[in-house]
Amino acid sequence: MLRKGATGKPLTPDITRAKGTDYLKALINFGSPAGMPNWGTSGALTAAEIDIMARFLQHEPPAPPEWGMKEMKESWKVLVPESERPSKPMHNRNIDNFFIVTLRDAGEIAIIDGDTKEIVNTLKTGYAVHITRPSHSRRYAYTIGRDAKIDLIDLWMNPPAIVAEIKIGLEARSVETSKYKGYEDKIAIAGAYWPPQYVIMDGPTLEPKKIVSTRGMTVDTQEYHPEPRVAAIVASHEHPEFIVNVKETGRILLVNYRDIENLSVTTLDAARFLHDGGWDVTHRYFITAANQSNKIAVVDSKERKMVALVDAEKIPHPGRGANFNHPKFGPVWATSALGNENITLIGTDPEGHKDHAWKAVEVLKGQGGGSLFVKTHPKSTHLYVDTTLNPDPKASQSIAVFDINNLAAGYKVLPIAEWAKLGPGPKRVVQPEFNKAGDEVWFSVWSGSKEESAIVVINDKTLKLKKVIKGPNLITPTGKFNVFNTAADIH
Ligand code: DHE
Repeated sequence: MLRKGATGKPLTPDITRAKGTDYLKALINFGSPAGMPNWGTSGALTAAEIDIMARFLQHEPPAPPEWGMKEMKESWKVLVPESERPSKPMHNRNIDNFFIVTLRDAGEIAIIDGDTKEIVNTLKTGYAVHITRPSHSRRYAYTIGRDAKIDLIDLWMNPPAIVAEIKIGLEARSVETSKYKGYEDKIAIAGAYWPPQYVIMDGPTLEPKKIVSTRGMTVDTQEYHPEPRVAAIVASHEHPEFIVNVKETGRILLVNYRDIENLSVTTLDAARFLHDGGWDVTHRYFITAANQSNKIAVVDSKERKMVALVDAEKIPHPGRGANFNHPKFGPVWATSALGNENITLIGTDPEGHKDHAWKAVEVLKGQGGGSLFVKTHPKSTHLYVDTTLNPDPKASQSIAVFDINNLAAGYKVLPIAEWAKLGPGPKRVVQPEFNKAGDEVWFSVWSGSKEESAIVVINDKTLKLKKVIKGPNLITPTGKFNVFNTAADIH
């Protein structure tokens, strides 16, 4: 909000005025190979809008208002009280294989039945839902919009419907629900970009209980930062805790929800700028990108401490990462990168493969930079790597796939966007996601808001096209979250 920069460069007026309007317009129009999309040539912004944006960026950024308990309570609605919700699933569909799909520019999500590939329902949510996290029991799903609106969906209803909502700030990206034994489905947390804070809520109603600011000192130079945004949040399996990435301070918080009134928070020193991450295969270690430091931070959620900072070039962006058994190095976790073609494999088994643990054991070369997500599944022998933000449409419209048992052979390219048979449009291919059985992979073909988009499903064994899901309701699909795999942290 204050344009101090993180993954992107700072855009404060001292810098933007020196660059000048024409430079800024060209940058916004064409994007940058470091990851900023081509807002003009993709059709997202008109020339007039780019002109206004280039001028706006040369003014002091206005500080947006705060958002405290009063504002949260005013925005909070329980649409269906717990007593009026069903006591068992009211339909025969396989909830575990539902995919909850962000329809980014429509401000909606689609619930797609992974078994039949039918759209079960589309629901109006916050704007540009960023992620969806199912509760531990898989009865509920929590979505969070960029506008910081959370929608709680009851997947037992027929059709699944929103039962509570709240706005936890003005801008946000993360939401999570408690998974520790005895606390399943009970507590929720969401992190905001603005105001920089997180809020702990009652799981089934979203009643806000406690708001905690993240403003404070940076990990390295120990200077005050006015806007440390909350990035990824995961629920610990080892303690009643949420693990909260604070981007600009480079600190990871272990927020213990056992006693919310006397909240205990352990602060770990990692590195700037913390972004996304996921678990190792044992669910003990949380592995996360400090992207502009070109580091991967590893947290031991059992011992509640930092384990390592591993080098990963350049601007690592793992999503939740991908776990597999490397033929030589044993269990590894993989991340791709925004800034180059590297796919870094990090050893994750300090007991069985001590020499390789928390080291970059191998760096594969993918199609190029601009990669956002990697994915595999315990039942698969393939590693999928997207290149969504690569400026070359050949790369942004296809997927690289490696054979885990023969990584040296390099990758095959799957022309996913071509298989979708769509008309013109940017058609970026983004975020591979497996079905519950681990034998299908789903990809979004993300086009402009006025163009046709699709979801392409392939057979993981044969790498052949299985199904294209499209239709007037499927506007700009991006993230897809398989209910079982996401709830069980299989990635
Ligand atoms: Fe994301 C995850 C932030 C742009 C799709 N994104 C995340 C997370 C954060 C984040 C903090 C981790 C959440 C968690 O695990 O709790 N994303 C940001 C940004 O700040 C950024 C760079 C700029 C912005 O304006 O939002 C950004 N993200 C995008 C997109 O443009 C994407 C490609 C399309 C979209 O829908 O907006 C996008 N982000 C995603 C997806 C995930 C995600 C699909 C979850 C991946 C997963 O498999 O878990």
